[in-house]
Amino acid sequence: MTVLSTHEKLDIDNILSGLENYRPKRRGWTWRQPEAKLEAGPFTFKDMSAPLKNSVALPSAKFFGDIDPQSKCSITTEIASGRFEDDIRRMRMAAWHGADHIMVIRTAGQSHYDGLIEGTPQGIGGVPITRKQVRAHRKALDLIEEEVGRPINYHSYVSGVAGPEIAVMFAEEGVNGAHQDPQYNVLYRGINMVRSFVDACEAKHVMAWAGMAQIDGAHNANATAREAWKVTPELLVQHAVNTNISERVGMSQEDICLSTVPPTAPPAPCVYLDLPYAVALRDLFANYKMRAQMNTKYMEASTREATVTHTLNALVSQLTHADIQSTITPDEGRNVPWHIYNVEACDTAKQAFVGMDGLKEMVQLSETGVLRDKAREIKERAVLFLEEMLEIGGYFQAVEDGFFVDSGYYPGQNGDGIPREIEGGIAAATVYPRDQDYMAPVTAHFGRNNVAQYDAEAVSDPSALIDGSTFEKPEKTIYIDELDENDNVGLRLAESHEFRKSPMITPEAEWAGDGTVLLTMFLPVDARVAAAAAIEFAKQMGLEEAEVINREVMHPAEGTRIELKGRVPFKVDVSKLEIPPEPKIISDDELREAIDNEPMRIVAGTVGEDEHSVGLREVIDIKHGGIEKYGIQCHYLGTSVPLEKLVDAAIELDADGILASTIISHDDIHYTNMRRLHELAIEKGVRDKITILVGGTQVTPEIAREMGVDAGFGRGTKGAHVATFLVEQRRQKRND
Ligand code: Z97
Repeated sequence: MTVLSTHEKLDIDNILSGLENYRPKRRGWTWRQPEAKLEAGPFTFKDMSAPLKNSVALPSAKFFGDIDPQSKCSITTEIASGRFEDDIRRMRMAAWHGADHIMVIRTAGQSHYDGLIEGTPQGIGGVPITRKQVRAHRKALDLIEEEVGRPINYHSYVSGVAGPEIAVMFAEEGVNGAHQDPQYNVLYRGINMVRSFVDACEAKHVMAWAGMAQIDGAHNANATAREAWKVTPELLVQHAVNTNISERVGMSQEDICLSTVPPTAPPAPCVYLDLPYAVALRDLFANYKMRAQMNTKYMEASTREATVTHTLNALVSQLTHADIQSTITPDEGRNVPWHIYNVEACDTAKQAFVGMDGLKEMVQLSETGVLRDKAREIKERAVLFLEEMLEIGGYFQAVEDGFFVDSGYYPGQNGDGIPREIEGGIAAATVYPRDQDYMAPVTAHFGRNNVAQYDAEAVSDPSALIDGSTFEKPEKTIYIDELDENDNVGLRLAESHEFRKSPMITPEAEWAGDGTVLLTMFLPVDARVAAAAAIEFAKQMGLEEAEVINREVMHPAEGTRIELKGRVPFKVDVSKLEIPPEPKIISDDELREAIDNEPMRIVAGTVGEDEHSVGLREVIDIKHGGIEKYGIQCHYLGTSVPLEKLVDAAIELDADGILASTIISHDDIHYTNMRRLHELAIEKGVRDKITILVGGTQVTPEIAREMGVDAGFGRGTKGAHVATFLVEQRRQKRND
């Protein structure tokens, strides 16, 4: 099997080739390996999991030895680009940022397809789930998990009228997890409830055989109910219904995950409301796994706001516990599923959990008082709900009576629930009793199978009657490549060929070569005017198909922050770019050691008539990471220092170097000053001994060297750059 190379792009053509014979490496869900007392950099962590072989650490990791501790819970990314070939690259990026649970959303309406579809058509808001694209995803993930050094769980949805068929295909293709909850079909997809529950038995039985983790659908109630924070008792009831049927069908508790989503988000007092719910849930369902996800109902297009909501959700997870933490981005509201926000959301979860590591050693949930009282109240209301359900005739009747997704706080009811008829809905009256001689010689089939009638020995292994089903003999699986000659991956890849296989690039948000960019701008007008004006600015900047995706009022009259997406109608050839060499930076520890071993002294000042001292102070002062922090002794002589005085001071103080700052560039005075400094040092016989460095916003390193000084530093220079140069230069002089 090919191995991914860190510095090379994943080759989609390679993934697609030989797919007809590809078999997944394994079946079933894999949890992370917990690691108590993880030593990483200068710290010992309490509650993390095994580190990755390859990853992208949080931006601030550089201050702590580039550590990248991974949370104990799995981290999910939800992918909804609609093109499976682009999903693959996003999966790889997300995996490097800590995701080990990749949920691929299905295209709109797939629940209503009454069978499996084939090929690789493009989807809307998700991918049309077909064998080919599932196999390609799993194949890519098999490579990606080798690269990062941790198993990655692939997940999609087992719902709709083709649920059992999808479950079988997932089991064959090594899909590791799926949403499966018959209540979802009934309430949100209008599918007949009898059919949905019968299908669920079949689908869950297959999922259990394949060791797939299951996520239920309770969260859809609080995403739908008018006042989501009131449906908490019902959520417990929905979890009870699905966990109960799942276990009775044969799933192990280890594979049953409750989809827990807090009922609120700020500016609601969310922790006050969400924590008792989280506690109630864990009290009642202690034996199952928890899949936590932030509230999405109260999410707008602001990534900043979504990030805080997400972090507060992680806090609730940390205070209670979560086995899987899902990450959600505001993409739906913004109409573009951006690669970067998937990745950022993984980082948000990773950062939150690493930041809260060990919290429960110091902070405990109160065993008495409002938290427990409120949790108890939610549980009691849920029990009342169940009792009334039984009284009126059971679950089906309760659905018909509109009990579910009612925005009243049970037993309060607002009459706005989703009623569905027992006899009605999609695929009503399609369930038939099995004939007496019905026989299905397949593995993991649910219910009476009648095998004994044909061969008593085959009871525990019905597929022996046909020499193995596709579960035992994957070669029996019929693989269909493409059916639609106008909508397939081959055509799409041909369109983006240039951007994948040549040095030409264009920006990308969603799909290879889409040319999409995101612009942020502040416009000093009210929101409506700002939105219209932003489109005009985009047009004049040459962007096509510009669309405002977020607006946030800074002040009703003073102005608005606008985020806008648009397409750039051109491309760039990266092979023609002049890319400056990466400035070398020696590590902080090595710099300190070098100065400790042999002290260093410099004199500094702004020269000529120049009063601009801020840049120089930034490079010197310890407060902003200047060279003082490495122990270099700095004698700052002030502003507008005559050149000769700088050189004399350097001689008097026996300094190793001179740092001259020169911002003013009128009449090229900055270059004249550099040359003069160099000449003065020669005249005084100290040029060999003293390193001369010049900095300023208009300084070009090449021209500075032409003027005779040792180095020039322009905009963006940090203390570490200057200290590196000084230390390197000294080492070089010693070696000469
Ligand atoms: C989540 N953000 O992570 P269709 N079954 C269940 C579901 O909840 C869903 C489907 C099937 C959400 C994911 C919403 N959930 C998105 C229990 C969808 C999907 O293919 O859209 O009909 O089914 O839970």
